[in-house]
Amino acid sequence: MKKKLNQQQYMIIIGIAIISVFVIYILYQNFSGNGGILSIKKESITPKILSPVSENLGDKTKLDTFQVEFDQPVFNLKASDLSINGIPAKNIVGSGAGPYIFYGFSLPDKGNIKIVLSSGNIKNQEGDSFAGYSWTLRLFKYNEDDDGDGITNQIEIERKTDPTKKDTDGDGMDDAYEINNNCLNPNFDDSQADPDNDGIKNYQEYRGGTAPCR
Ligand SMILES: [Ca+2]
Ligand SMILES: [Ca+2]
Ligand SMILES: [Ca+2]
Ligand SMILES: [Ca+2]
Repeated sequence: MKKKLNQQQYMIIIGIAIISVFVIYILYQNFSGNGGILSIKKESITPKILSPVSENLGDKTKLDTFQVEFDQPVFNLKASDLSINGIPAKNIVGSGAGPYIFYGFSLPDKGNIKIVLSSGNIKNQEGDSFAGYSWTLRLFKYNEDDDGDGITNQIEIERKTDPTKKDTDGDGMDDAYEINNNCLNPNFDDSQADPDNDGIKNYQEYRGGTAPCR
């Protein structure tokens, strides 16, 4: 037989309900990362660059297009949001999170390049603004030899050596010698190694003008 709840039991149930709602509210506030007790706005995550993620893009011999991807869909991107050494791009294709491809920018032949994607009016679905991002790279003419070591910029970039340093890894053997002797590594100090097992270390072979690989 059902027993009717008395007034005291009602009060206890209502009290538990109020406390539960309050606890859930406090937990929500903490986990949503919103410190304000009056606001229950969901924490917004501003759009971030997904790629290229590295700010230093290294060395290149050309840059016809520049491609950017976000970690979430964004809106209102314009070609002129991207500038290269201060000059805005003319064209853009892409939608959502990207990739967005910028093209139609004027570039110098060579030198340090700064690429800036300004915040513009770029926003995500929730209306949160993109903060902006920038990249740097060095542009080289492919058939020139900036450091005069006999290895063209193009080959230095392919081999990941520094086109402005004769001895990229600083091991005393210049890049040309290390690239032309394929048992040597121009990006690693292998001066003490002896790959041909003749008892003569690489740096001694280099100084003596002997062959280090055979
Ligand atoms: Ca060179
Ligand atoms: Ca070297
Ligand atoms: Ca080396
Ligand atoms: Ca040797």
